[in-house]
Amino acid sequence: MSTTTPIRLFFALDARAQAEPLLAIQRRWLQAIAHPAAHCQGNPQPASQPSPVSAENLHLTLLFLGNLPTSQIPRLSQQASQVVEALALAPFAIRLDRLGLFPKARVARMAPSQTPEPLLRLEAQLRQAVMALGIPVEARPYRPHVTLLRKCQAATTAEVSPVELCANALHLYESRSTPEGVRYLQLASWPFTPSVFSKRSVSAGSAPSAAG
Ligand code: 2AM
Repeated sequence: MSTTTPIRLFFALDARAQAEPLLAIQRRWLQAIAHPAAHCQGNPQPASQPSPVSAENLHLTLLFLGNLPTSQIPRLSQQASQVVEALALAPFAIRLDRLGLFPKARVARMAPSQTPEPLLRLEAQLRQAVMALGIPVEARPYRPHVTLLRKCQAATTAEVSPVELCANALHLYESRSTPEGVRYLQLASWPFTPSVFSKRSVSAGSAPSAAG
């Protein structure tokens, strides 16, 4: 492939470790659509069938970059590495506790009702770093979510248990179209390092004392 060939890129967190509960919610949603009287709001007879996101494609997007030449990957990687290092992020939890629909995009998703502070900082810093390279990014506010179904027009009121993601690395993904459908491939990763404080408290075997 030539370095000028554009590929579709985005930064995201990996959600595959929670594939089991996420796919269980996806199945509940599909059931609710199939039996609209029970747990479904919206168009009960959609024109197209919802398309489930496969277990290996589950992720939480941080920043969509669009089509870029592969020659941009080293510069993007350098920026991502600097952002992760400067923020000195330790792994953190994201509690997905809200089912919802983006009706225009026809995306059924699971989202956090409380966005963790480290996630907001990571997104903001990454956005700035990418803009500093002269790469245009969408200006719309960040709404973190994990997409479960595409081409979905019906929201559901089904009750589901929250799913906790562990954010432990930033990844640069390529979105590649294949005859079997879209595949999201990790091109590079920047792990978050456990903080010195938590390493010490684990090795000392003591719980951190309460402040105040
Ligand atoms: P999602 O985050 O809602 O799942 C690759 O296309 C990934 O980037 C998908 O996860 C997709 O949606 C996300 N994305 C964000 N903005 C996008 C856009 N304008 N076009 C395509 N994908 C976008």
